[in-house]
Amino acid sequence: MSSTAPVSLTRFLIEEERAGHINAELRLLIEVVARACKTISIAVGKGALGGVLGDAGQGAAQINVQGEAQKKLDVLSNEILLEANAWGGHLAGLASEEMDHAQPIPDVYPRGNYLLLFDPLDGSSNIDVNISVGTIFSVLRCPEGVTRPDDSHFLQPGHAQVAAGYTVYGPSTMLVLTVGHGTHAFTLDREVGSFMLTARHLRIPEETKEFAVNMSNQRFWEPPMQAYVADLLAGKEGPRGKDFNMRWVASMVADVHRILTRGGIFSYPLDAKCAEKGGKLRLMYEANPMALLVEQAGGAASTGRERMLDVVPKHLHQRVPVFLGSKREVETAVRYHTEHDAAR
Ligand code: P6P
Repeated sequence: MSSTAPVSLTRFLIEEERAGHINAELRLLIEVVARACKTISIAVGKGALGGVLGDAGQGAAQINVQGEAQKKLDVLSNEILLEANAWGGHLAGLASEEMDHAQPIPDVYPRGNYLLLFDPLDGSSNIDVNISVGTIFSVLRCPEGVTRPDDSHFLQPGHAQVAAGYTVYGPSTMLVLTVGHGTHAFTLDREVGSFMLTARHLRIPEETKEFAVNMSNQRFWEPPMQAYVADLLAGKEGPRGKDFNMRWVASMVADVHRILTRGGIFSYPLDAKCAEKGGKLRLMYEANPMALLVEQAGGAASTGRERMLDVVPKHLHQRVPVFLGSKREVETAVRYHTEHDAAR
């Protein structure tokens, strides 16, 4: 086999195991999640032909723990991930954006040493308008001696993650993964049915001219965020001395994928509408996995006042303000917040 042969996800993971970066159990875990994402990709790709667009149904049962109306594909994607991960013996438990509490692996199956957290279909409000959505996942070690993990065992800071990734269901289906040794991208070869390595060691440019934020919330932001974005909008005549461009897909996976690919800063800051909840985006299965991927690609991720991966979680569905992307730009946005706080 020539060394220039295309590298599949399976081969990549075997090489990571040989390098001592992962063990066989974690390799199996990632393969299982990737396989589930392939199934989700097929369902998402059918669109209206698959009979899975639209809301999951009427009544309270279809409002998730986040208070959001579940889409049929939210429920289906969650079920696909639950079923795929139940029997393999690699997990002790799992947690999902779509489930109130963490679940231990059923007693009928052997349990492993890892905890899996996921947002089965992030950005699902975009499905009905055919905009990219994605699956986000995070992997933690199950604490020693814990055989039936509950929510409390998942409350580990982001720097404890042993792996993180997402699959973006866009024009192509791509899996972006880190096991703590760089961030790498795989593209689904639909004819073969395998994820193939298409970018090794992604690097986010330290500087950027592109920001991603939902501007309609501007009047609800804290003063430092208002000041930071006003200076972006002032362009080269303003204090930043350069013009900026804006993108906002309203699908975190799509926005983060663009930033991992060409740089930028993504922010969902505190605003008066979500301040009491601590923010809009969820720490454990959105912000933390994305933060690890971004840091492993040379970027930075912060709450605006604290490194994201250092946040000590208080509850499973905790929300946080998010700033992530090009390292220098994130540092600038954080400086607006820390200088504002210091002046109070
Ligand atoms: P807004 C999708 O619902 C999501 O959780 C993220 O994927 C996305 O970045 C954000 O919310 C979009 O929020 O307020 O712009 O609709």
